[in-house]
Amino acid sequence: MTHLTRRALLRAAAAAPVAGALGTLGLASTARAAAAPEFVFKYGNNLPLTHPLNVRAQEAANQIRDASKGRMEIRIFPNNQLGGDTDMLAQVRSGGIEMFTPSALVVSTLAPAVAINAVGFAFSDYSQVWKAMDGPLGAYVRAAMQKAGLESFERMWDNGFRQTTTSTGPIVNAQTMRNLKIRVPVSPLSIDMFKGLGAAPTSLQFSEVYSSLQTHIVDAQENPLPIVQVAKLYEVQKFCSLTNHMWDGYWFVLNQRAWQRLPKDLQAIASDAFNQAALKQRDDVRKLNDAAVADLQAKGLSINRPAPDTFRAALRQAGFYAEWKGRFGNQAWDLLEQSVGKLA
Ligand code: X2X
Repeated sequence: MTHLTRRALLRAAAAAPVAGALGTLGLASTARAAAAPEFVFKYGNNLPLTHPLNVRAQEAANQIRDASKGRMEIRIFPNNQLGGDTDMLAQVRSGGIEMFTPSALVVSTLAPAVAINAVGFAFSDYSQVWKAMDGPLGAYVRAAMQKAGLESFERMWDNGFRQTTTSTGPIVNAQTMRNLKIRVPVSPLSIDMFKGLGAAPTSLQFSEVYSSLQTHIVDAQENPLPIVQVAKLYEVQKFCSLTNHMWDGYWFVLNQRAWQRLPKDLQAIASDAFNQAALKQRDDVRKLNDAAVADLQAKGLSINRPAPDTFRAALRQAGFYAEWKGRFGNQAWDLLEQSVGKLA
C-alpha cells in the first residue's frame, strides 16, 4: 500500500460503491475525504444576503452541487466579507477567489469598455437593456473582459436603474445637483458624469457607503431602489429622487486559470446554473422595483420624479457624450446606439 499516493487512494475511495467497505482496510478517514468536492470555487460579492443576487446565487450553488454529484462546491462570501470591490477584483484576477460579481462600473477600472452600459441616460427601459446585454453589446464587453484575464458567464445579472438619494433635499433638476457631495462607485465614468452634472462626486467602495452617509462624509449616493432597501440606506437618507440616470448590472466573472482547469462537464453544469439563475434574479429585481417606491415611502423617504431633460442638457453641454464616445471608441458606441438610438 505504501506506494499508493493520496490521490490514488482518493480515486479508489471515490470509485468504491460502498465507502464503508474501505473501513476494513483502515481507510475510513480516506473514504470520508473522498466525499469532499474536487473543485471548490470561492465566490465573493458586495451585497447583503437578502438581495436577489445572493438568493439566486445560492440556488445555483445548490443546483451545481447536486448536478455534479458533489464534485463541485461554490462557497459564497456575501456582503464584502472578503473586502471591498477593488479588493475582490484583485483577488479574482490573482486566483485568491474564483468568482466575483462586480458591477460593470467597477470592472471598467480594469477593462474600460465594460462600463458602456452605464452611459448616462442611454437605456430607457429593460427591453432595450436585455436586448443589448444578451446580444452584440454584451458579447463585445465579455471579449474585453477576457482580454483582461477574466472569464464571464453569458447572462448579466441586474442591479438596476440608478436613483439618487440625499439627506439634504430633493433633486428636481440639474441645478439642484450643484456641488452636491455625492458618493459614486469606484468608476471613472460615474465621477465624470456627476462632475458633468455639476455635483462634487467622491468614489468609495460600497462597503463604506452606509457609514459615510451616516457620518456625513457625503450627503448623497445613487443606487437602484432594491439596494437602498436591502442595505437600509433609507435609515441614513431623507430624499429619493427617481433620476433613472444610468442602468447598471453585475457581471459574473471567473478567474481564467480556475475556469480552464474545470472539466468541460462541470463548466457546462456551472454556466447553465448561473445563466438560469440570472434570468430569475432579473425577474426578482423587477418585482422588488415595482414595490419599492411604496415601501421606501413607508420607511420615511420622500420620493420625487424629476424630468430627465435638464440632466441630459447639462451632460451634453459638459461634453460628456463626446468625451466618452472617444474613450469607448466607435465600435462600442455604435453597438450601444444600435440599441438605444443616437445619443449626443
Ligand atoms: O457600489 C454600488 O453602488 C453598487 C452596489 O451599486 C455596485 O456594486 C456598483
